[in-house]
Amino acid sequence: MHGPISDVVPSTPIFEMYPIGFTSLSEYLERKGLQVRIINVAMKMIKYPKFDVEDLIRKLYPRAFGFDLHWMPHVQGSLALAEITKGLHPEIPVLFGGLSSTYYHEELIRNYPFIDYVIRGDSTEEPMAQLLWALRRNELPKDIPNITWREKGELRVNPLSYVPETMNHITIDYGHIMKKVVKYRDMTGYIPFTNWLEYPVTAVFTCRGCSYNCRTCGGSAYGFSHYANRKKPAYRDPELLAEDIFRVCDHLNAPVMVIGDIYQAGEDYGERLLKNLKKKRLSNHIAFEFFKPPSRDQIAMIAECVENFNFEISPESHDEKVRHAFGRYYNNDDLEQMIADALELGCKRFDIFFMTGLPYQTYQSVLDTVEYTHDLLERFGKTRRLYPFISPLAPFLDPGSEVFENPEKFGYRFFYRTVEEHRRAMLSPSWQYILNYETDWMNRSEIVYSTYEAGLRLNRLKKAFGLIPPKIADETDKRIREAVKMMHKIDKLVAEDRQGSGQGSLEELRDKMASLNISTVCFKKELEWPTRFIRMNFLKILKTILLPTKPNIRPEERR
Ligand code: B12
Ligand code: SF4
Repeated sequence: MHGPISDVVPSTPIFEMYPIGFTSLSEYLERKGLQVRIINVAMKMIKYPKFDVEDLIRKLYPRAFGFDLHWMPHVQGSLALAEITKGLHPEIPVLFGGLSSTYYHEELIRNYPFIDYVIRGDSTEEPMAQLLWALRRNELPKDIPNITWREKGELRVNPLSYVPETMNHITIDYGHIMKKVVKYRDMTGYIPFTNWLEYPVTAVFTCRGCSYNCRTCGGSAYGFSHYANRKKPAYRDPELLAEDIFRVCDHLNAPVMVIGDIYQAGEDYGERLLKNLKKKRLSNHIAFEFFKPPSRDQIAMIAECVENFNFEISPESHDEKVRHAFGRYYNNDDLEQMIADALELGCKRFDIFFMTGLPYQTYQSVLDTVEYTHDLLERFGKTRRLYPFISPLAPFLDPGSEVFENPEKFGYRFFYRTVEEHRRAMLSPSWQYILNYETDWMNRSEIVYSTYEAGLRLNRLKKAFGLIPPKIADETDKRIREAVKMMHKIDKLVAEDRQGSGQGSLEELRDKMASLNISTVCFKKELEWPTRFIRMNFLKILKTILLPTKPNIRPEERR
């Protein structure tokens, strides 16, 4: 019973989305003369329940197999798939990468003999190219940066010294992906999440790394500097970023999410990006996320340069003490001023995200957050452009975050710390037992039930303010209540099992659980920004597939 762990991201609770870096890796490696195929195995398993994973892998003979262990929730699947692969092709090297792999590199090589190499860091394109060429030449990767490997049974940890200062040598090129879909005649293998074809939202990246320090975030300045050797974010030039957006909008009539606050690198960065965007009147919705509320002038600049703009911000809690303890230092006045300015200046949609499982946050505080969203909707709800969400910090609190490293300091206790403990946790019957932490203010059960209670109340508010159709709201209401009942049933079975009186009937609940796992505390489609009826520019896509294209990188990088 996965619960609402993926309610506010596009994936199902299987987290079928692959890291966007697969795209830049693929383009970069091909530029360096290597052939790459991406296969989203989770997606295939979801789409075709009888899909034969072993059969797929048995027929592949690459130079190496790469698996992401970027997000910790992939831990069970990534390891299982890697083990199956090694069993079928003992002679082909198995590579791991991603932020979680970087954090756990030594444990992965030590404890899982089916993993041969871990490529560490947030920018693996170049070390990966060097490793693959070395494998081709049958050489050991002794001098290749960022690699953790095994030599005659001994752990080898090469320095994590390849940490590029910008993101101008790589590109997230959706055109490249379109060509590959045709080359391998494999649409499902490349699709990032289940309903992407109906809602082809895309993302462009301002940077890798972050200059903020949210306490539970494994991608914070603290996390990146401690385990990924990144001392400051690597930004993408705003001119290249604008071109990334143009290229997406040329092909897709769907929203584009700009990942990373455009003002994080300073006022000038945001202005340069916006001035470039102004050169073309884009009709796509462009979504901007903010790490702190922007000023009215900054919002006005966005309004001047982008026709359809949407905003996202995550204050996490209505309670400033909780928010500050989490590492976000703005107050409610700043937040409300931002909402007022944004809606007045034409923001098409404003998403605001709250979370459960935070420092100083009690059960009551979670419910008070919903009360606060009520106040916000009273004030701004008539526009029907303000959408509040609440979801849990789940299934895992990030390894490598400040809280993970110093739990007592922040009032947290962890149940699982190693890879193996996390992997086993993923096999637990419900997300309550998967959660890797509890706090001084809420135990796991309180985190779980406060989330459902808050979801229920927020859903009713959204119905009252006309943000979701009544029928959908009623269905969500019913689903939340059924989910709570199911959670209690599971608790009972687990308790019986511990006392040795269990009837082993968890299996019987499986089908029912599956129907409660999607859109648990909110309706998934609520997250969707407007998309045009015809979502793709087929002529343009055809042209891109057939003709050679130049990568969107700095000219000096085109070597
Ligand atoms: C953007 C983002 C997202 C986007 C993802 C877009 C995408 N498809 O990648 C969205 C919003 C969808 C998202 C969702 C989630 N996210 Co997120 N996300 C981020 C964020 C803000 C930036 C990621 C980033 O910079 N990537 C750039 C680089 C680092 O990664 P990349 O280019 O994709 O991949 C490179 C390397 O990682 C590596 N690599 C990755 N895989 C592999 C595999 C191989 C073989 C090799 C060689 C290399 C390699 O090479 C790539 C190229 O150099 C980070 C926070 C941060 N500041 O980093 C959190 C972060 C990565 N997310 C996190 C989490 C927890 C999640 C969710 C699980 C949350 C949830 N419960 O819903 C989901 C999982 C979604 C899924 N899989 O379905 C945590 C991960 C902690 C951990 N160790 O597990 C982070 C660190 C912080 C956070 N809490 O948000 N996320
Ligand atoms: S959660 Fe905070 S630290 Fe993590 S990426 Fe977002 S702003 Fe940066």
